[in-house]
Amino acid sequence: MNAFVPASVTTDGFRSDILRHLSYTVGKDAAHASLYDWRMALSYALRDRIITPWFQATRRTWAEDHKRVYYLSMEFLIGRILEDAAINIGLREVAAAALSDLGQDFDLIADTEPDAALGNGGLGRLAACYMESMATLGCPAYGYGIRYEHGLFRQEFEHGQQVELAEDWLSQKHPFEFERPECAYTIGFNGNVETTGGRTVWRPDESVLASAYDMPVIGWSGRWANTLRLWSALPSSRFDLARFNRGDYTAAAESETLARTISRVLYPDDTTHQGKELRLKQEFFLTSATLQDILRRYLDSHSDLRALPSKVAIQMNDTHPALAGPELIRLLTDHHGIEFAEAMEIARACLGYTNHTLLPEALERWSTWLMGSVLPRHMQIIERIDDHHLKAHPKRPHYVGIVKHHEVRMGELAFIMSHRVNGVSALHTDLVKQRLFPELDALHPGRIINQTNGIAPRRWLRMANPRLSALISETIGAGWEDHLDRLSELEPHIEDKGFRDAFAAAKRANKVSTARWIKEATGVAVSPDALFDVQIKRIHEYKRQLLNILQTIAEWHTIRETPSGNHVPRVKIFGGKAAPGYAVAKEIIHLINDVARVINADPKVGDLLKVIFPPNYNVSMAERLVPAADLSEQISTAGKEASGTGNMKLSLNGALTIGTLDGANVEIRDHVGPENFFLFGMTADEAIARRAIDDHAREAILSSQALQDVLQMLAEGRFSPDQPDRYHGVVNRVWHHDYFLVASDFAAYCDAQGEVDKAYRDGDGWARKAALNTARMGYFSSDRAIRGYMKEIWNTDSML
Ligand code: 26W
Repeated sequence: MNAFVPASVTTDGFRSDILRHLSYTVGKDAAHASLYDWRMALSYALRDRIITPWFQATRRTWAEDHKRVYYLSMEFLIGRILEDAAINIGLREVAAAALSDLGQDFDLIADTEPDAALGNGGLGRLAACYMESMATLGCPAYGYGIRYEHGLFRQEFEHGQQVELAEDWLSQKHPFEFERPECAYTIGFNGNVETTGGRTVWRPDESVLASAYDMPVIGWSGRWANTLRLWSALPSSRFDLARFNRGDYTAAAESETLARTISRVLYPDDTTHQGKELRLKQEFFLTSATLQDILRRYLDSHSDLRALPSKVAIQMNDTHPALAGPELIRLLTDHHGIEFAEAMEIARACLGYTNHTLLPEALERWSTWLMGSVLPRHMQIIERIDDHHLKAHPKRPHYVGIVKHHEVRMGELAFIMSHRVNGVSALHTDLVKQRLFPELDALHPGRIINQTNGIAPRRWLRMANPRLSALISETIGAGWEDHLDRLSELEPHIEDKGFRDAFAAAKRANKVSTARWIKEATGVAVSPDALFDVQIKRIHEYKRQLLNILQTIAEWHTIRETPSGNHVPRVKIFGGKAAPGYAVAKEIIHLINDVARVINADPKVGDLLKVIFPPNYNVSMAERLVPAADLSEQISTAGKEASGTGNMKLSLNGALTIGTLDGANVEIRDHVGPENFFLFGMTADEAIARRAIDDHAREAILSSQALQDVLQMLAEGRFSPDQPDRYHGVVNRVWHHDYFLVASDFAAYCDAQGEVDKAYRDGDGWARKAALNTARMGYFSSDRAIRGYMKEIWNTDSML
């Protein structure tokens, strides 16, 4: 399958590369090498092959003075790097053969790599897919983020409840990163602002150093590579020995303490904005270091900062780096003497803002008091931006603005400082216009545009699903990985029974290996002949894992009532983490585990129903589960999920979706065809109307005997015999505080699940629908998305 294996790399040659690194880099003799040692040696051997395209790409960008894209994100959810890099450079098979000559197994070695979990969920994973696509497309770009010492916490279950453990990805050597001690910037905090002789100077009274670490990001076929630059915080002043000697031990270490905390942990909350000072400092740390680096790079070969927008495009991944506006203005005015109004125009021409959520509790706001004390100069600039905008738009309603009610609204700041604002699915973009920024949209028509999310086909099909990938290549030939629209060429073959059988066989083989893994991970045996029904994503009320588990209970009840009925065997698979402070989400986890324990032990049910919840869902678990899924659960309350990207991964891998008209589900359904998608539930507008009805949940519950039975079982403690009232809170919320409309959508959801059963009974019909999903999902490649950003936001082109 490797059309582009670098001709110079033979299995023999690569084997000696590995052995050379094993001896001279790792310092181990093959006879005593552990899997870890082999992984290091393999990684270094691969890394060597990435360096040349990486240097070439960087040199060409300099030589041709090409515009660069800067993607600023507080999260990059990269996952494992080794195999993805090996595939993109065309050496996956060569490496496997070389290792096998050495008596080693590529998969076993690759499986020891820890995930780089520098993100929470969708937003962070999107940033990682976009980095890969920019490299694939030859778009000169840098990702900028934070090198957190601890990524997203590791999840374990104790008596069914989530416990969080520190994650330690850096405890092992990270062979794909390069430390750049020479690239460091001072980042200030607090202090005061002085204006003397018309010049304004901010004198921070605290500071840390941001020190760079670079990772090459290699694109498909190894034709281009970009850089992901992550900042690590270091003390800005050396340890104060004089103070220490005077006995002032804590003061001597002050600078070290702040530095150590800033890049210490990723905030594990993707649901509520907490307004914590450390988070604001992290955001400024990322933004300031990055902007200083961008201007340094620009000024290395240019002198006119007014032309900055012709060479620099800066994308803000949500509002987390939205201080980029004020920080750029500060650098242009205070450090480079440009007038405020002109600085604002330059900044706006560079900046773009992607919105990823409408949830009010997730929208960032900072008290003016905190902003004014941590970043006094930025607070002044923010007020000036707001003022300037109001003067330019005197009709702006009084309630619209950046600073309101003693708070700085980061969404408004990002909007006003950007030349383009984008939503992440067609529906979401409409809602951004209508519900989030209607007044700003009216003042700036055309500024809000849509860029529907996408996923990297190399990782999410080629690497995660080698069986299906091989079938696709056999059927339509090589080269679909970077031309995903070509999957439509599968369509005529789907009429061929032989192809459908092969498609179903690949899915079944994936299910067999995943069943084996499930047994190891959870101790539960599942049958690969059952329908694998998968809901994998962060645990959140709006994503409605509760709806899924309530329907599971109803199904269990039905099976017990009618044991000889014609039931379709199902494995319900859940995966996901709850934010540590999100009690309701943690309660849902507890409930799923309690229900799983009861159902999985019920001899009356046997293989007809199993509930699986492997702990610690992460990118590599997704890579296992996605290829094995038959059914993809995308059941959020309409109007709440900005886009979703898991929905795309599952459908691309031949899972059928059961879903609401929310986020990108709408577009997925348009592409795969309504007959290959199980739609149910209220629309976004209907959801709003429904909430306005008093006692909407009561009405829904009273009209569904199944739901009444389920709630009754929960209330009686059927799943928590040791603590019968454990789920009274859940029951009470469904009856009386059902904001996410679980009750109102329950009956429609159960009906849709009935349709799923009916369709699954027709094995060949199901295979046809599944294959049509794969064939029609080409649009959702992140390459298509990045082309859209390049053309409509960044005004840049490919160097390939
Ligand atoms: C300030 C706390 C916080 C942190 C992160 C609030 C909100 C976030 C993110 C915006 C949440 C997020 O990951 N959003 C998801 O972004 C994906 C990529 O666009 C979408 O596919 C998901 O629908 C959206 O929930």
